[in-house]
Amino acid sequence: MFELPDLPYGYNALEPYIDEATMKVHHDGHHATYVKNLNEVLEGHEEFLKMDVETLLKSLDKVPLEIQTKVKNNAGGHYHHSIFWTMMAPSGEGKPHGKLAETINQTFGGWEAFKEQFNHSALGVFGSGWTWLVLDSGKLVIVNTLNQDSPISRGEFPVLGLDLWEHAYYLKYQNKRADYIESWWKVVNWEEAEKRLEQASTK
Ligand code: MN3
Repeated sequence: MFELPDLPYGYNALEPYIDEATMKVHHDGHHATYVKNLNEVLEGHEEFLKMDVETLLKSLDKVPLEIQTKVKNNAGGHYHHSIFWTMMAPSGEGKPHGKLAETINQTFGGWEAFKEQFNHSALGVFGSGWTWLVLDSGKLVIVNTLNQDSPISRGEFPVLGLDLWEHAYYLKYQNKRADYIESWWKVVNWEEAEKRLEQASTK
């Protein structure tokens, strides 16, 4: 069975950038529903219920066809939100440091250039989806995915991700996605992103 992880901080911890009401409905509503639906659709399929969610997302082709889309959507939703919570922190430092900063600078030609490219990608997501910084064959790349399709399923490892579904920002920012993105940078947990980059290099 899959379980809803607790938030690693209080609902109001990311104020004023991400508001308490949004965090409540996003975690207790949306994320909880992905977990519930995933467990329901996999009822009787013990081999998949026993997997960790990353392995499940890499094994979608082994899931029976009639439940594959539902598993993909809900496993993706569960995995993405689980990592998204940890990719934010109340005292975000605004900029990456250490090895991650170095790699970003080498890959994108500097922090500002990276941020600009990420923002451009995030503003270009049409409908619901995510923008990610992933490690793909040893190289950092910015990619978008639609709905809850996961970079993990195509062999990319997410280092950082931004939820661009309207449920992630509409209560506070309405249609002003650019303002949400700008606020989100203020709560990015760069320590976690750096940890993920290290993890990625060992996979
Ligand atoms: Mn969401």
